[in-house]
Amino acid sequence: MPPSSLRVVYAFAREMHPKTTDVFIQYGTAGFRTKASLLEHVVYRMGLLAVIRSRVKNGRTIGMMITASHNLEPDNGVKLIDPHGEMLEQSWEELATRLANVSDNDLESTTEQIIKEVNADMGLKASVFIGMDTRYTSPRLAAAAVHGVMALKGTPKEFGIVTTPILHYCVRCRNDNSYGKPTEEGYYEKIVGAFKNIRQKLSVTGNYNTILYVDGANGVGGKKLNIIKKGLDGELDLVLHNLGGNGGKLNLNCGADYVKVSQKPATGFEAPPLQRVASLDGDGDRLVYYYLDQNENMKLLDGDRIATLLASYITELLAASGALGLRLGLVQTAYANGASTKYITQKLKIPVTCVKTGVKHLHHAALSYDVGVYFEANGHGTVVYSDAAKRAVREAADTGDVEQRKSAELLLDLIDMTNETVGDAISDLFLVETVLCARGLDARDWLAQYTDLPCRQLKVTVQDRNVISTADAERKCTAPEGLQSRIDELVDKYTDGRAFVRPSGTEDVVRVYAEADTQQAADKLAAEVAQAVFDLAGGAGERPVLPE
Ligand code: G16
Repeated sequence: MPPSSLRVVYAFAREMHPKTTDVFIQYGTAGFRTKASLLEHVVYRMGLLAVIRSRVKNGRTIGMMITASHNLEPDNGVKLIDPHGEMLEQSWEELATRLANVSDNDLESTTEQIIKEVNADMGLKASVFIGMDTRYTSPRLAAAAVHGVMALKGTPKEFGIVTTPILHYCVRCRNDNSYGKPTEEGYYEKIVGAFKNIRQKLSVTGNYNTILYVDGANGVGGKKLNIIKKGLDGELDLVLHNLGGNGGKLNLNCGADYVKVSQKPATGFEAPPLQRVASLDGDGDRLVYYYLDQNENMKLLDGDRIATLLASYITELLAASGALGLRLGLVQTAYANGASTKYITQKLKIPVTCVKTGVKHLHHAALSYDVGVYFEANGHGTVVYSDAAKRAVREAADTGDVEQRKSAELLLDLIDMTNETVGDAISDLFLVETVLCARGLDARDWLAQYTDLPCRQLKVTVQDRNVISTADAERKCTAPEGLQSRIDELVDKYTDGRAFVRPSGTEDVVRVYAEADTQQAADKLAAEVAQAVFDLAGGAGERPVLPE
């Protein structure tokens, strides 16, 4: 494409998607995320970048998802998906940030400069899949994405309202048809089909029952489960709530993030005591479980619990199938409850890697294992299998003895049920239900596997959250000066105390995490650390208060 045709890049920007704000915006933990009103020009420009990326990847399809996931309704965001269905390669985040922040007048020259820098052959075809969540601002932003793709003569394909993981899946399938069909229906066929297959091989035993309450966060995940529910043939009895009707607001007092952070059940419905509830987030990429005990106390089964449940079952099946010599490992972040890490390393004897927050970091680390199970405590995660692992399991299914074949076939179904591209609440829900059924567990049995250390998460507003720097997978704070030594002093006062702080990559806040031997102690430690952040990192607004 001759540089003169880049004129249209400017024309679209000026006429349709002008940059109307000077607020600096950065590609964060999961793409750009801020108030929807500040995003139109950013999304348009990411359409341009997606086309350039597609050409650098020889015309393979790139994805663009319009979503702010767990954030509240007024926010929105955009993230790019690479050809394997994984998050955008990190080295391109700087290009994305540069392109998003230049003035309209400099857009044409910056686009040209980026094309040269990455050596994109603009004569190649380019393909971009575009999906969006249920936010009322999403269609307008999706239209800006389409214009960005068209401005550089790429081919956009719109998927309408889909979960983030469905779009990741379709991108992967489009570039690798051995993975499945690149459509929403193709996703259901593979993931739900594998679940139905496996359920026919397992009988419902022990304390497991097939009823599952679901909190859909008033987002897209619940809507998709409503479609899936009709085809489940009674294998699982989904009782769906918070589907977006009756004035329910996206992620407001419901959804995986609310349940995990506030340690309260979702509002909008009540589940009977001891009944397990699966809570999704707004774009269907996170999942946590909970139940209310006889005294109506909420018991949380978070991402750490899902990781341990899946890892222990897969380990057992691998051993029973005779597919030996494969390395299975688990990846967590600093948010993982200390008790879960102890249980995984000491009881399950599975190696654990700790990385920075963000699925992109976990996914990358998980790929170094033959079978990599990764989960953030907030419920974001999946399992990835190397080609060698898949080959070994297939061979066991073909050549093993009767018992080995049985286990290998269960594993093959589990692999098909897994969306290996990214954390996926729907796929994870079917995986969890499979393991609970296979083991005959109810939610209480699952919780009894280990005892969480009480913990608390808080948010602190500061003038500029980027004054906080961290190291050692975010477990140590290297700036501002004095903050880490203050945290160390505070932690020292508590039995089993641990705390860390880090700037959020999706909200304009600093996050504080603390755990200790009692809930009261964890709450107090978190509040004290929050005060230290406020004092030493330029607190803004209201000062955090210590619990009574
Ligand atoms: C995104 C990321 C997650 C991360 C979360 C919170 O989730 O994909 O990996 O844990 O943000 O990140 P932070 O603490 O930096 O705000 P989601 O579900 O919001 O897309």
